[in-house]
Amino acid sequence: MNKTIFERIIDREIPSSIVYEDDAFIAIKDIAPKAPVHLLVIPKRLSTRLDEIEDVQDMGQLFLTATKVARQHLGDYRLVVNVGKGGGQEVFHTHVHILGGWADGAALH
Ligand code: DGP
Repeated sequence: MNKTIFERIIDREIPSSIVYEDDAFIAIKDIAPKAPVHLLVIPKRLSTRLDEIEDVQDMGQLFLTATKVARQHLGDYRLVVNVGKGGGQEVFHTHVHILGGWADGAALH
């Protein structure tokens, strides 16, 4: 099976700007940022979309890691998960977007 772009990043087959890594997760800068700070938190264990994760530990660890990484870079922030093509998902390897760094009040609603 073809690797996802994120598996290739995890395996260092293609370069990325890594801001955090542990045994289970990697966090990178988004290549096409939609906010002054735009990071992606990616579980190393492949699932194609968020609602495929059934294990409460895996789901909890994903969001604990996302908030930990977010707090390392930002005070306030937005977490976004696109689920499925109709939800705007383009890379079918589950990931959480961290967006922030806007001037006060400039975040889009
Ligand atoms: P989504 O639409 O939720 O599947 O978001 C996928 C994000 O992944 C999108 O914001 C752009 C980002 N992205 C795609 N390819 C690469 C890449 O090769 N490197 C990095 N750093 N980000 C990528």
